[in-house]
Amino acid sequence: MKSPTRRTVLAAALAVAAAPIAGRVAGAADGPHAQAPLGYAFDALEPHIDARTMEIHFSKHHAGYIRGLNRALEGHGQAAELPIPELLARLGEMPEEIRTALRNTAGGHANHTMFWSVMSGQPGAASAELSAAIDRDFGSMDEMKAAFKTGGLRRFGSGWVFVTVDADGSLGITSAPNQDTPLMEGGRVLFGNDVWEHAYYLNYQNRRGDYLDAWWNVLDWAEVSRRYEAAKAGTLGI
Ligand code: MN3
Repeated sequence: MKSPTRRTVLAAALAVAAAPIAGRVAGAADGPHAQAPLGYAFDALEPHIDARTMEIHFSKHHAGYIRGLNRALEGHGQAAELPIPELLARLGEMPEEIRTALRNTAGGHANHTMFWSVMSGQPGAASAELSAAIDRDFGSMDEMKAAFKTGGLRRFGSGWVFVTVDADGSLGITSAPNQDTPLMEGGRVLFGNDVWEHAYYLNYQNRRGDYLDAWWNVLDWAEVSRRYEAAKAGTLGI
């Protein structure tokens, strides 16, 4: 299983290198938005997230949202020029005939872009500053993890659970249905976990709680700490 998935990732990376616009994966986009390459192999998160789930999730689900987003934006030049966080924060101003499509597809694009970026095979540790903020706002790391698990378990049906971060560095936990995101209220996501069944069903079937527990093994705290700094600096995008 290992070498085919690595080859797939390498092929995608080579396609990006050859593409006329940096960051584009060939075939993933025909419009203003594109899928950035995954920063690791599909099997890098095993055994906690299996390679097959990663491949389908990245290559089918996320890529599908980007195709749908670009399709919805056809003929809507002004909306097409907006960065994703701004488009989501201004959904209510978008043309009514594409508003629901934008909510689902731009939300899905933002959520998955964030999701891939905060995971890696090297969990590392939270910065001293982020650790202090977690203790201050949740009591402890363990209490934060417990509240995050509760949020993920209580989200009925498909959706996400997030740790949010305000510009002053304060943290919170929220969950959202479908592909909604705190970006839709102008907020920022420190990190979040996908609790749609497609994110865990092959490995965990109906045991969402086990998946939520295992996920801490692949969360990249160094990247999350960078996101925390960026949020406080006002430069955190998706
Ligand atoms: Mn998903």
